[in-house]
Amino acid sequence: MNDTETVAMPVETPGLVDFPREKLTKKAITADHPTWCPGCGDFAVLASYYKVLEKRQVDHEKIVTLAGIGCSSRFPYFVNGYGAHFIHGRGVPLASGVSLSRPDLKVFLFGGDGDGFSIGGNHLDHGARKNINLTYVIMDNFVYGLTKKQTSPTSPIGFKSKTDPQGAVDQPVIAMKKLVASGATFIARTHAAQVNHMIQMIERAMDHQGFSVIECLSECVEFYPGAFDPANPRKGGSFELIQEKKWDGTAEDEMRHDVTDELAAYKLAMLPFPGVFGVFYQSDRPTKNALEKRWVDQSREKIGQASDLDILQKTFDRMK
Ligand SMILES: Cc1ncc(C[n+]2csc(CCOP(=O)(O)OP(=O)(O)O)c2C)c(N)n1
Ligand code: SF4
Ligand SMILES: [Mg+2]
Repeated sequence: MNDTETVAMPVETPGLVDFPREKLTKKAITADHPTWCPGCGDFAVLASYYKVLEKRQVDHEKIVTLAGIGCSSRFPYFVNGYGAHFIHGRGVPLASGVSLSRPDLKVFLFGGDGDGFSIGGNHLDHGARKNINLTYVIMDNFVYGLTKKQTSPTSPIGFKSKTDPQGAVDQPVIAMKKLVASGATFIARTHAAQVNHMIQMIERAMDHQGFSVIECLSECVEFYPGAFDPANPRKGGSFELIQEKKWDGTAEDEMRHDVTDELAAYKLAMLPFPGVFGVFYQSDRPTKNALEKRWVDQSREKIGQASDLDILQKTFDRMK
C-alpha cells in the first residue's frame, strides 16, 4: 500500500457489546441552558449541532464535544455527553489526543476566531497537516467576545475595539486562505443565519475521514453587531453558494467548482468579503489515525501480538 491510499479504520468501541438503544432525542443531548447574550449567533450553531446528532442518531456514548476558551467555546457545557472545556487555543491538541487514542469516537471541536487563529493558530496548522480525524467548527465573529471586544485576528482593518481604539491597522487573517494552506482535508464555510446550510456542512464534515474544518460566521450582537449582514439576504446581503461540479459532462459543469482542486479553493478563498459559502476543498489523504494504526499493527505483529501489558513489562525489564 502506498501513502496516497485511504486506510480503513475500525469503528468498534473496545469492550462494548450491542444493546437495545433508545432513540437519541434533542432532550437527551441537551444539558445546561445556554448562557450567551440574546441574539448571539452561537445559539443557531448549537441548535444545528443538536439537529445533526439527532438526525444522524450518533451513538450517545460516542459523542465527544471539546472546546478551547471563549463564548463559542462554551459548547461542552450545553451538550449532554462526553466533553471538555479546555485551555484557550489548545483545543486542537486535546481533540487530537482523544481522536488518536479512541478512533471509535465522534470528536467535535468548537471554538472562536481568537482561539483558533490567534493563540491556537499554530496548533490548527499541525492538526490539519497531520490530518487527524475530527470535526472542528470555528465560530468566527471577527472579535474577542468573551473578553469584551478586543481586536481578533479576523477583525477587519478599521475595526474599533478596546485594543485598537483608533481602528485596527493589522492585515487580518482570511480564514479560508489559512485553512486551504493548512493541509486540512475538508474545508467549508457557512453562516449561522443559514441553518439548513450549516446543518449540511456539519453533516458533510462529520462524514469525512480526516481533519474537517468549517468557518461559521456567527455574529457577536454585543460587540460586533451587523458584521455579517452583507452575507445575509434577510439584511439586504447575498448568500452566494459554491456550485460544485457534478461531473455530468455538461457545458455548465465546466464552470462549477472542483472540490479536489486546491488552487481553485484558494482562488475562492481570495474573493472579497462576504465571499462564497459551501465546500471549498476535500481530499482523501490518509489520516494520521490510520497511518499510526498501521504502524502499531505492524509492530505488534513483529512481537507476536503481545498484549499492551506485556510490552510495558518488557520495556521496564529492559530498563533494569
Ligand atoms: C492563555 C490565555 N490567554 C488569554 C485568555 C483570555 N481569553 C479568554 S477568551 C479570549 C478570546 C476569545 O475570543 P474568541 O476565541 O474569538 O471567542 P469568542 O468569545 O469571540 O467566541 C481570550 C483572549 C485565556 N483565557 N487564556
Ligand atoms: S459577547 Fe458576543 S459572542 Fe459572546 S455571547 Fe454575547 S453576543 Fe455572543
Ligand atoms: Mg471571536
